[in-house]
Amino acid sequence: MKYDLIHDDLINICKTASIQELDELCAEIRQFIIDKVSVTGGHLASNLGIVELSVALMRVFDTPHDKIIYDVGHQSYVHKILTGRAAGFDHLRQFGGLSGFPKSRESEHDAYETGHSSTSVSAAYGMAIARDMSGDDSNIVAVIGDGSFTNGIVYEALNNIGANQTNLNIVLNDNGMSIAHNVGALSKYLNKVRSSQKYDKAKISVKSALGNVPVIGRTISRGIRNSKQKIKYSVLGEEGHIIEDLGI
Ligand SMILES: Cc1ncc(C[n+]2csc(CCOP(=O)(O)OP(=O)(O)O)c2C)c(N)n1
Repeated sequence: MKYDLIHDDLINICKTASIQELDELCAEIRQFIIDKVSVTGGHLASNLGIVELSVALMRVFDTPHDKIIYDVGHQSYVHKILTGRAAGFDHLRQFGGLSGFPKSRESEHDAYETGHSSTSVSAAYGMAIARDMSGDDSNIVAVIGDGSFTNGIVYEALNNIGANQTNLNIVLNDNGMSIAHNVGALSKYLNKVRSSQKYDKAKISVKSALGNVPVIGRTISRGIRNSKQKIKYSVLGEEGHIIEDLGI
């Protein structure tokens, strides 16, 4: 074991380690979750599936100043491990022990208490409005699965975010799974977007080709990144821009 998940400053490691070291960290976190949850019970698959994402969020954002809101909260184990709560996993979901969901009394890094699904985007919108009113510069990040993304309250939030052009981040963890396989029209739609690799391939090849053009290449490449929505429209045709069409 390279890392001591209980005593190491994992937030700092997320920010400073190399990508290869972070791969090792992710593997050790995944093994830790398997070892602990196989004894106590708890949400296994959703947490095994979010290890890299949680580490990446920790690398990019600065909690507790920035707020990361995990939808449902069943996939918050990795976030708990990264924020100094690994020792509590021997008593996960036991009376007086570590909660299986985000809890602000456990940590200042838990920005929002959940359990019900699909509230994260709406909560993020409210927090972003409060931030803007107070002149604060924090980032607000909602992390939501494709299963939770099908529920109505998400669209109420998108309706407001698009209209008010509110600055926040929404990470869609689109893994095709809800409690079982995700179903419904939106799931089919996301499946279509996900399986249409045309967009990703075009984006990567255009960017790397331009990156190779000396001096101005990089400037053009940056310009392209800024107008990636236009590329997406032209490559995907009618597919894949339901969110952009809402102005988000
Ligand atoms: C209102 C409500 N309905 C149902 C549930 C039960 N539930 C817990 S997790 C989950 C699905 C999670 O799927 P997804 O959002 O795709 O996240 P993933 O597990 O893939 O990360 C559901 C339906 C809930 N927590 N709240």
